[in-house]
Amino acid sequence: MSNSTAVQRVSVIGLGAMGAALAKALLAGGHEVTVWNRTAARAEPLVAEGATVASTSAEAMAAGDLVILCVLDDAAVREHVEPAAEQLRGRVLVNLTTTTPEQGRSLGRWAEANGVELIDGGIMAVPSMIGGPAAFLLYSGITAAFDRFRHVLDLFGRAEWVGTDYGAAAMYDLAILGGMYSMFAGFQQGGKMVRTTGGSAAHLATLMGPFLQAMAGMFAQYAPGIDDPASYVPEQSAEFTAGALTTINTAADEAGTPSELLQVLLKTVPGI
Ligand code: FVH
Repeated sequence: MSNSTAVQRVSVIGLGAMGAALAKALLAGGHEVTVWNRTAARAEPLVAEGATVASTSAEAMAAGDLVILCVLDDAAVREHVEPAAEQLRGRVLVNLTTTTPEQGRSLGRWAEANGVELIDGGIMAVPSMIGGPAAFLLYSGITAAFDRFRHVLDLFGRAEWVGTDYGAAAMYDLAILGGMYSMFAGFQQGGKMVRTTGGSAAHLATLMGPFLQAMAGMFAQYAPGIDDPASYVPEQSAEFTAGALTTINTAADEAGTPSELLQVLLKTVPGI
């Protein structure tokens, strides 16, 4: 169970923009923090705030009951984790490095084989948001380890558990980012279109932003169409959606701002 007051020995490996923000949040939360970064100078501001610096990543891992990894990519994770199996044995490892779900599962198999409890995570925030009310992080893997350290993980932002599949946090993370990039691509295309009428992307932003926020509020209504398509009755027919996309596509062509994105969207309408 979570203990909201216990001081923990926590290690942070990787002090880039995000890792440094995580370490700061841990120090602000009163925990005993050991840090390590490949480029040693990046640890100095954290040492000034009370962190202990380790001379190797393995030494840092041995110093924490909870070990947080936040490096560039999966290759950097494996480079430091695999030679440190001995130091990690019996500890909880939280990998907040962005990886694919399959890379998360592979790390999970390695952790199980080496007596390490793995929680894989995805950060839904930029560094300046860490510790603030809008930040949330996704976690999956060993439930008992998450429950034990939830009070520490909550310091980064709201901790959201998404399941025992080691790849689940990465999958939710990438699914959300996929939605975000689709939205930005739509804004980019819309901006080009309104400029052909003398309008501006800046003006579009003030109109599209609130509308899309309202539409996002309808995700829950659309979810049964994906979770249980057989019993789902859509509010708008596929023909209606296809007609709307065809009109948008034609308008883009007429404006001289043709878009492959809109053609691809048309192909995603079920049954069309
Ligand atoms: N910054 C953000 O907004 C996003 C939010 C969502 C999650 N990401 C992921 O977090 C990981 C780290 O991102 P970051 O922003 O801290 O990235 P950088 O500031 O570029 O720092 C990279 C750190 O990784 C270290 N590093 C790179 N390769 C190695 C290696 N082979 N061995 C050890 N460390 C390595 C690097 O060290 P150095 O260059 O300072 O020596 C930095 O500490 C990332 O997965 C994002 O996708 C952040």
